[in-house]
This record gives sequence, C-alpha cells and structure tokens, in this order.
Amino acid sequence: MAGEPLSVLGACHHDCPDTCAWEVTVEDGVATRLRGSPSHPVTRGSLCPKVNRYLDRVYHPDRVLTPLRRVGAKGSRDFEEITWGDAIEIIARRVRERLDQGRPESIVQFSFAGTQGLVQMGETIDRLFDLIGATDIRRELCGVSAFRGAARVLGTPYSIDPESMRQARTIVLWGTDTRMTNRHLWPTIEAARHAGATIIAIDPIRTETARAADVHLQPRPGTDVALVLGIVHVLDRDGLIDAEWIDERTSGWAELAASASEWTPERADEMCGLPDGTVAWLAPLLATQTPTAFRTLIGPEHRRGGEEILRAVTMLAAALGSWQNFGGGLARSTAAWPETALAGTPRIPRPAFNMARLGEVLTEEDPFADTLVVHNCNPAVIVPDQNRVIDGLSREDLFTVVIDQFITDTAAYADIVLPATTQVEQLDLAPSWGHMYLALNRPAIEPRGQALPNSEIARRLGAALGLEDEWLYRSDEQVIRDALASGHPLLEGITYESLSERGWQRLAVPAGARLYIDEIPGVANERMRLGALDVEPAAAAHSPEVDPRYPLTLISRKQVRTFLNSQYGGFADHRPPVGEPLLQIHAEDAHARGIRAGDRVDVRNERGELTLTAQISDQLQPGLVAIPFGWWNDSTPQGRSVNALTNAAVGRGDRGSAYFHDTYVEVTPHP
Ligand SMILES: Nc1nc2c(c(=O)[nH]1)N[C@H]1C(S)=C(S)[C@@H](COP(=O)(O)OP(=O)(O)OC[C@H]3O[C@@H](n4cnc5c(=O)[nH]c(N)nc54)[C@H](O)[C@@H]3O)O[C@H]1N2
Ligand SMILES: Nc1nc2c(c(=O)[nH]1)N[C@H]1C(S)=C(S)[C@@H](COP(=O)(O)OP(=O)(O)OC[C@H]3O[C@@H](n4cnc5c(=O)[nH]c(N)nc54)[C@H](O)[C@@H]3O)O[C@H]1N2
Ligand code: SF4
Ligand SMILES: [Mo]
Repeated sequence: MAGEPLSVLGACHHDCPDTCAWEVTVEDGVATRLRGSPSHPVTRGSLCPKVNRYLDRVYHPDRVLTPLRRVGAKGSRDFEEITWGDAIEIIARRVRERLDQGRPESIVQFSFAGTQGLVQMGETIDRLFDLIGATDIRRELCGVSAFRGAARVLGTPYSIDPESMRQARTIVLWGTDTRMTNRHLWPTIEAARHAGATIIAIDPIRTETARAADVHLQPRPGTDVALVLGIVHVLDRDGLIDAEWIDERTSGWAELAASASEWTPERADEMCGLPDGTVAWLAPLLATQTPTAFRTLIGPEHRRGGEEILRAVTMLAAALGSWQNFGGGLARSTAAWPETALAGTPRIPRPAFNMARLGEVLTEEDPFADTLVVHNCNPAVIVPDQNRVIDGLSREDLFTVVIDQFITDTAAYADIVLPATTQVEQLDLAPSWGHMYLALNRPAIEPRGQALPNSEIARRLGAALGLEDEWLYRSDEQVIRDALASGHPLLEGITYESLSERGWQRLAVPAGARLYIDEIPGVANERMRLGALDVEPAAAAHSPEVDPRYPLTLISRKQVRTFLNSQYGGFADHRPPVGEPLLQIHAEDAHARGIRAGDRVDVRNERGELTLTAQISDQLQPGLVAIPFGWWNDSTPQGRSVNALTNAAVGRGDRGSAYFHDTYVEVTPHP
C-alpha cells in the first residue's frame, strides 16, 4: 500500500569489528531513514559517523548504475554505457579465450573486504573463479599475521567475548585505536572503568584512544616483544606466575623464561623508549589486578615481525592464565566463532599470490597475468607500493573488470565496470569479527538502476560460460540456508526464519563460560604453547641506521572518523574540513628541517613522493611521522595517496600482511 512506511532489518557490511544491526525505513520503495538497531546489545541504537549517511551513498549521484565500457585512456574515467548482455559477453569471450589457450591462471581474481557479508564477500563468486581455475590471491593484508601469531600459542585462536571485558579490572588496548576503529566497544570499556578497571593503551602514537585511557604507554614502534619479555622477566623473578596453571595448561615456560632472563625491566624500558619503572609497575598489575583482558586487532601486525608481536602478546596472556577469571584473556578478532559454526562452500585449490604484491605481479617482466577481475576492493588505494600498482593497472594489454558502486581509483583503470548493489539492495548474512552476534541483512529496496549483487553477476557469467555446477547457481537465500545448516552447536536455535524475524541472534556460546577453561561445544581446551621469543625482526627494522637517506618512520593508520578504509575517502562531504591528508610530524623533527606548521612539504622515499601540508603534532614521538590512510588519489598533487610510500614486503613463503608501517621517509620543505 502506497505511503505505509516499512521497517526492514539489516546489518552493516563494512570491514569493521562492530557489525552493527540496522533498521531501514522504506516509503514508497525509497529508503528514507537508517538507524542502528536499538535492541542490539552492541549497536545500541547508534551507527557511526561513516554510516549515519549511508543512504546518501545509496542515492549518490555518482553511483554507477549501468555496465560501462572504457572509451578513453586508462585512468581517464571516460566510459560509455553498455547493456548487461554485452558486458557479460565481452567478459565471457575473454575468459573463454584464456581457457581455450589453456591459460586460466592468466586471469586474476582480486577481491577483499569491501563487503563482509557471507554471500557477497565471496561465497558464490569465489566458486565461479574456482571453476574457471583463475589465479587467486592470498587475502592476507588484514588480520592473518595476527591470527598466526595467536594460533602458534593457542591452536585455533578464539577470542573471548569482547562484551565480557566489562568484568575485567585491567584492560590493555594493545596497538588498537578502539575509539576510532571499534567505537561500539568503548561503552564496555567505560563500564569496566566505572567498576574500577584500569585502562592501559600501548601505542607508539598518542591516539584518541590513548588519550582516553588511564595510562598511555608510548613505545618505539615495533618494540612490543621486548616489552613482553621485560614483563615476563618480572613475573618470573617475583614469583608472580601460577605454577599449577603453567604445569597443567602450558608447555615451553622454561624457554620463555630463559629468553626473558636478560630482559630486566630496566633494559625493556630503555629498548621501548618508556619511562623508567614502567615495566616494573605494569607486570604486577597484570598479574594481580584481575581479570586482565588484552584487546588487540591488527595495528602491530603491519610490520616485519608483526606475527611475533601478536605471538608475544598471546603468550603473555597464556603465561598469566588470564582466561581463568571471567572477563580476562585475549580479545582479538572473534571471526573464528562464526567461521567454525557456518558451513562453507567447498573450495577448489588454485594458484595464488599475496595480494600485497599486486604491483610487482602486474609489472614483472613477461607477466603471467593479463586479465584482472576486481570486486570488493580498491587496490589502487589500499595496496602498498601504489606507484607499481598503478603502473600495472595502466598496462594496455591488461584487461580489467571492476565490480563496484562507484568509479573508484581502481575502476578508473577498468575496461569494463559492472554496477554493484549496496547493502540495502542485497540479501546477506553478516557474521562479525568484533562480537558474538549473527545478523541477517534483508534487502530494503530494489537495486538502483541496473546494479546487481556480486553473486548474480557470478551466476550470469557462469551461465554465459556454460558452466554446470550445483554450488554456483544457488540463490543467495539458499547459500545462507546451507551455511546455517551445519548442525554446529554454536548455531543452536538460529535458523533463517528466526533471523528473518529478529534481525540478529547471539551465537549459542554458554553465558558466563570461560574460554579455554569451561566446556564450550566445539572449542578444544588445548595446552598453550609458550616458547622463546624473538625481539629482533620488528624492533631492528626501526633502527635509524637502516637507511640514512630515510630516517623517519611512517605510520599510516585509520585516522579519519568518516572514512572506512577507502570507502568514502573520495566523497567531498566525508572528507574532514581540512580537505586533504596532512603530514603529522613531531616538533623536534620539524624544527631540525626548518618546517613550520602549515608549510608545504615533500615526503619521499625510494618508492614515491607526496606533497602535503605539515601539521606539528605532539601525539607523535621524535622520529615518527604519520599520514592518514583512506584518502583517494586526487587528494595530493601527485595523484597518489599514502600507499605510494608504503612497503609491500611480506613474510617468508609469500605469507602474512604487508609491512605497511616499516616505511621510512625523509621530509623536506617543498621548494
Ligand atoms: N596504508 C595503509 N593501507 C592499508 C591499511 C592501513 O591501515 N594503512 N589497512 C589495510 C586493511 S586492514 C584493509 S582491511 C584494507 C582494506 O581494503 P579494501 O577491502 O579494498 O577496502 P574498502 O575500501 O573497505 O572496500 C573496497 C571497495 O569495495 C566496494 N564495495 C563495498 N561493498 C560492495 C559490494 O557489496 N559489492 C561490490 N562489488 N563492491 C563493494 C567499495 O565501494 C570499495 O570501493 O586496506 C589495507 N590497506
Ligand atoms: N573509522 C574507521 N574504523 C575502522 C576502519 C577504518 O578505516 N575507519 N578500518 C577497519 C579495519 S579494516 C580494521 S582491520 C580495523 C583496524 O583496527 P586497529 O587495529 O585498531 O587500527 P589500525 O589503525 O590499523 O592500528 C591501530 C594502532 O596500531 C598502532 N601501531 C602501529 N605499529 C605498532 C606497534 O609496533 N606496536 C603497537 N603497540 N602499536 C602499533 C598504530 O599507531 C594505530 O594507532 O579497523 C576497522 N575500523
Ligand atoms: S562501519 Fe562499523 S561502526 Fe559504522 S555502522 Fe558499520 S559496523 Fe557500525
Ligand atoms: Mo582491515
């Protein structure tokens, strides 16, 4: 009936730990209001400065609403509209050619976390590329090094329920800017503080979170392992270790203690650049003012030795036996909970390269890749060593397809752009990596223009290629129903129908159960593996002797509250009033270079150069500069953003996250 407003339950799809549940008001087929679900225990009725204006994104005049074909030069953003039939046929022809040549691996599927819904992130479209046998990427830019570091201690690393931190009496926010990146956790932290908890932030930058904490420890970047060893040294020396826990539940304590034996608290303070007495104060607090919760996401993993930092923090929690008191333990990504509970589509193994190396792969001599299909990702902004990425995307012989909602900096280089639906136009299941709830996202409105979900695009391409496969052609609803039908005990009481009715439900984790202590169905209480820790890789990278031409360390974190990774970074009304990314520099370093606040400066290294405006910041430490991540490339005169400077190196065996923060630059006044 015309005029009757409808309320449709859904959930945010962004790569954000909060996975908010939302309600969309729809009037005459138009979404008129979006608000956070008031009943959801984490969302609590509010979204965030990024997504409060999501409907503006949906109805944005720049939305891509039809398939497009490039008519101008690559990067010129010059396209003409074509039909879906033509677009699918052009792409299918290219794929068929490569299959006929026996070179399916020359096709690269490049996708990431633009949407984190189960279906639209990949379940169906991954199946298409599996069947084609295209080259895949190792999606390791985010969270995988952290996962591995924790897994080496815990086996499958489950996180404690972050909401349980309300019961903690010591909370360590270790390299995570909670107020910026995980804002819906902050009320839990405030509630704990209200009940007497001490909140400690460990971050080389005095972030918004560090300023809101009770104590900010500001170590030199990459020195966290030394900090852990100093703490372990004191725990061992002062008998603050629970011998029974160590005997019964851990292995390798002797090796860990031995590797800490030289790390007196004084030496650790010095190595980390912390005030004298810091470690001697912190260690007994962690051991006695319990429950002690360690909260971390991915900040410290983005560097050489990042996996070891996460391993060290996990070991510290394990040596302390922090899980024994409800509210304590390690609160990291909760992704393992829904991942083990939901049934996945079977995968077909195919060749893959680490996504951080896109620039290298596209520009190597005689490159194997000549066809690139990008979805849920904006590699021209988010991948390190951006100049190489853009050189690669500019290759005339590279045929690029981008599925997106906007002409992003990546879509600008596409031969074909396919219009993607937004979250309010598509069905999906939203698992969370920041809490224990699952949400169902119902489409609230019809797709605008001719936009389609990734899943439908994959089905149409599959059909055009004549592929036969029962997994590929399932409806989106069927994919969700199949995922929920795993029979896993964590899904008890959760069905497609119950989610449709309520919008969201909590995974069936027994209330009050202590992770790794009490019986939780499906979770093994394994022995935790301690062992010797290695300080070197992460810490040594920051020695000023590394390359005297580039003495300043650059951190490029998430820093703009109205951006979510690269989404919104191209929208004028989401850009902060300064209108451009600033180079933040400590007064000491600025003074030494004759730089004053507001000066134009050149920031450069062997990979690239940016001209920016300098901001003198007392939130940094000498030797450290910062440029925010997420801005699109038109935000600087070079047409590049911070990843033009960042380091694309990854760990041994092509594994792990890029060493984004192992980036060294020099800053000079702009002539
Ligand atoms: N310098 C620096 N670089 C970084 C980081 C950093 O801290 N510093 N962080 C890294 C991290 S942690 C991450 S996770 C990555 C993020 O990298 P990405 O996953 O690429 O980031 P997003 O910008 O969130 O999303 C990419 C695109 O997905 C599109 N999209 C959204 N929803 C949909 C959909 O439903 N369908 C389709 N087809 N497209 C959709 C958006 O429009 C957007 O253009 O960046 C990494 N890069
Ligand atoms: N507003 C907003 N929220 C977001 C995002 C966004 O773009 N905008 N992105 C989302 C995504 S994809 C992710 S992965 C999460 C990330 O969430 P976080 O991990 O919280 O965010 P980051 O900014 O990557 O890094 C956190 C902190 O790590 C610090 N850090 C860097 N090196 C070190 C080190 O060696 N030791 C220590 N102790 N700290 C270090 C940085 O200074 C930074 O303040 O945020 C999500 N939430
Ligand atoms: S981006 Fe994060 S905080 Fe904002 S609405 Fe989405 S899930 Fe919530
Ligand atoms: Mo991320």
